Amino acid sequence: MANPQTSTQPQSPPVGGTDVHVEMLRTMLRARLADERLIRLFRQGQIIGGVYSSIGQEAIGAASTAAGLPQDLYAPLIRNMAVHIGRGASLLDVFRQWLGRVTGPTRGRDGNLHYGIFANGVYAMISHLGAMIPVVTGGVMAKRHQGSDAIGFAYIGDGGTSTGDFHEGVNFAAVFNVPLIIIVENNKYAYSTPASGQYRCKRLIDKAPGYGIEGFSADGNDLVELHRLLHRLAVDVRANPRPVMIECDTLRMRGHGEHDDFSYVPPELLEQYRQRDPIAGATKRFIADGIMTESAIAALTQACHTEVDVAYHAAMKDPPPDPNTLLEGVYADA
Ligand SMILES: Cc1ncc(C[n+]2csc(CCOP(=O)(O)OP(=O)(O)O)c2C)c(N)n1
Repeated sequence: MANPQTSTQPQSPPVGGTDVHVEMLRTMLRARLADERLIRLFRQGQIIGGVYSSIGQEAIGAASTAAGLPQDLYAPLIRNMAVHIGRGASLLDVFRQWLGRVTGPTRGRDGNLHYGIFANGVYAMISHLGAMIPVVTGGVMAKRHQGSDAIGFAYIGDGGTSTGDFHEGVNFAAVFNVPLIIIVENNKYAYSTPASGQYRCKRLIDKAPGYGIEGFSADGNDLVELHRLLHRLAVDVRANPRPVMIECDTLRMRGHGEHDDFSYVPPELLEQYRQRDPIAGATKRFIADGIMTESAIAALTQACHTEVDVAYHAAMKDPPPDPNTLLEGVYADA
């Protein structure tokens, strides 16, 4: 349910050079800081519903949105704050949504993660894991039919790859050569179920040959290398339409939601991935490669902190929906 009032057009993502790196870091920082603020708000009882964060997985959204073009379609799921932001959602859109404000993308009618701003080429997700793959596949087919060279980006968790919708969607996209980048975010847990309790193949991309498509392994926490791969694949599938699957190695650094203390995740595993934090890794590399100075990174981080504060306070001033209007916009008018 896109609200034109809150929709912002995506900037044309620059490709190559250092601008794209700075933009990706900015996307990751804004996503991280927004998530951290939402976690605090959840603890303070200001959020209606749960909070499901993407902390530790921001490189995937930042790299994949930087690899796309404005005409492309994206189907993010619950760990994809950086996809919404990378495609142009403002932090005001984000806080209005999570605080249930009438001005938010779902006009305060959703609690609270099933949103997308269609003007940005982003679908609002439904909960059923895998079900957005057929949706974005159909969207890309429709755009191509109209003469566009759009491609699609679909996201799925390790747990989601075991569902029927995933299988049907990937198979259908493969049979019809739909240009789709299927990003498997292997963050090692589906709720409290570890990878060992979910599938028998060694890697999730071992499933790709079964659909007759290529599979690629990537470090989901290495922004620069991930972007390099995704950019190359985006150019390739745009010119030679077909789906490809990428398995991104990462870790869910919080519980399934903030109601979950994730005590079932071994502390050593968390520590291992804390050392591989995508934001810390990117900033270290940018400084080493001369892409950004330490002070430029500090200034960018400060600007993102300020932006989060401003957006949160602005969203708080907006009202929740009027209960008398709650049925409006839910069903098609008779
Ligand atoms: C068909 C279906 N079954 C169950 C759920 C409830 N559910 C929501 S998220 C989730 C776990 C998803 O795990 P994974 O795909 O690994 O993604 P992650 O949460 O780790 O990012 C489940 C079981 C659902 N939304 N849809």
